[in-house]
Amino acid sequence: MARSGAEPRTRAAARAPRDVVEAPRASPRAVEPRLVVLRADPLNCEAPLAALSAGATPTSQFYVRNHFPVPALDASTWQLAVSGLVRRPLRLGLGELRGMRASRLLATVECAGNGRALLSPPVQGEPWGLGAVSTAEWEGVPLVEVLERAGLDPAARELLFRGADRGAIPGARGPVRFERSLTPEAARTSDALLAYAMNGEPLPPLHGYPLRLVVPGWYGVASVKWLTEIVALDRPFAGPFQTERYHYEWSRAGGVVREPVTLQRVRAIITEPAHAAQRARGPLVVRGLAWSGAAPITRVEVSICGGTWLRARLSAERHRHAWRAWELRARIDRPGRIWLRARATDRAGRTQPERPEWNRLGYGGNAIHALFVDVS
Ligand SMILES: Nc1nc2c(c(=O)[nH]1)N[C@H]1C(S)=C(S)[C@@H](COP(=O)(O)O)O[C@H]1N2
Ligand SMILES: [Mo]
Repeated sequence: MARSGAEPRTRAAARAPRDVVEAPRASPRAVEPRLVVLRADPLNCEAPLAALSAGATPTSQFYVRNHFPVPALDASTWQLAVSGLVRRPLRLGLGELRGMRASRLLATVECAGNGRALLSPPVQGEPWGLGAVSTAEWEGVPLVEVLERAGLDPAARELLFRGADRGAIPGARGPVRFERSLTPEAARTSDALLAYAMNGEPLPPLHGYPLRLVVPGWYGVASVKWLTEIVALDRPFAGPFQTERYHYEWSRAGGVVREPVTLQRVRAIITEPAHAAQRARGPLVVRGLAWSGAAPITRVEVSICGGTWLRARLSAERHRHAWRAWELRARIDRPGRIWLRARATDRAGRTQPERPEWNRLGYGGNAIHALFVDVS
């Protein structure tokens, strides 16, 4: 078994400076491990795996993925405009949105580039380890409510979601906005939320204040932050974040097949023990999280030193759009380096590859997570 190939390479994240995103507060949270900064400007940082556990991630430890500087929006003047192929164009203030039917949802958001640093040969893009994933309780207006109020024209082919942030990107003449689209079908069936609150507090500036889209089960790129406009289009949207990036490029039969990044691929991560941790011989508890955008998780298995796959216990608590905690209790009686691997399977029968499936832009690398502990 090519165990060395599965060894998490010392990640760029581990080489990046550790920094504090929020000043530590005088609470137990202040002693928790902090975010790992990959890039300060624009701010991009991932959660240390030890910070991730069942249910919601504390907002101060939720990963951050920004393409451009965080826009400063004033909620008292901010409005969401809904235009294009709609019967009733809308301009909604935050107060109006808060007055509409509200919904709460626990949802896991994962960056499509999560795990990119494990790809070999290396690819361009933010060198995420495995912490570009977090879960929050989102609260807001179901997207379908706003679409119903606007009266979507049946001729609408796509819905464009426009963020307030902008900046230069290679190949574009002027600054571009962060824009993404969904088909009306995906908008209606995905439980998408126009979220104004995260973990019971107003959305913080880093995560899209005052309003963001949350598309449960989809890779994070769909969940446009700092949302200012929804435009119903009569044609597919072709902006750079829709058509140039966020595509898998698979080498098939001598050609390249492009496929847009949509649902989160099935994955388990080991959150405890940490990679390269020291343990005394005896009982060893292996814990982690598992999720899939396509279907609920049905099985997580752990292999110790390349041995048979042992069924982990899945937590009783489950949410349709959030990760599920799992645990395996093992015993290690001999000292030495112990390799642990964890793999998840979802109800659609999807499971994880041994090695990340390399693609030029480094998306969806959901290879089996492997780490070691040194037992003495
Ligand atoms: N307006 C805007 N929305 C955005 C982005 C962005 O750069 N600008 N990044 C996207 C990507 S790639 C991800 S993974 C998620 C990250 O959300 P978070 O920063 O709240 O974790 O936001 C998405 N929404
Ligand atoms: Mo992302």
